[in-house]
Amino acid sequence: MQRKLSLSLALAAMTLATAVTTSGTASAGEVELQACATLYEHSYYAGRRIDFCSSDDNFANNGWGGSGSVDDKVSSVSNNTARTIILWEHNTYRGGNTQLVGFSSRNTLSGSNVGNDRASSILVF
Ligand SMILES: [Ca+2]
Ligand SMILES: [Ca+2]
Repeated sequence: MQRKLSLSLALAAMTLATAVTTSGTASAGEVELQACATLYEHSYYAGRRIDFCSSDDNFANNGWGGSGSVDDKVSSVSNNTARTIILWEHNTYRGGNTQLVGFSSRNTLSGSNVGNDRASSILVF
């Protein structure tokens, strides 16, 4: 009886350890996958998208996965990082700007300081 109980406890501990390990790995993967800010062509995270994992001072040479510049086309944004991001109306971080703290989003840039279809650079820090 005593021995059987010990075995059950050992199995339970192993199961728990496996669960912890699995969830730990999943969390790490999740963070890695989401460690960028995603900019969307349209409001409500629709249309084409582009990820920025670090600052970029000029969107003129950034395309939506190949075709068309994202410059002056961004309409919504999701900051999937723990860092703060700032979108700027002009290149080299000038003009109107809109800040998003870590893990926040805006379903439209209409009415924001940077404005709809105006973002031209992004700071990630
Ligand atoms: Ca747009
Ligand atoms: Ca602009």
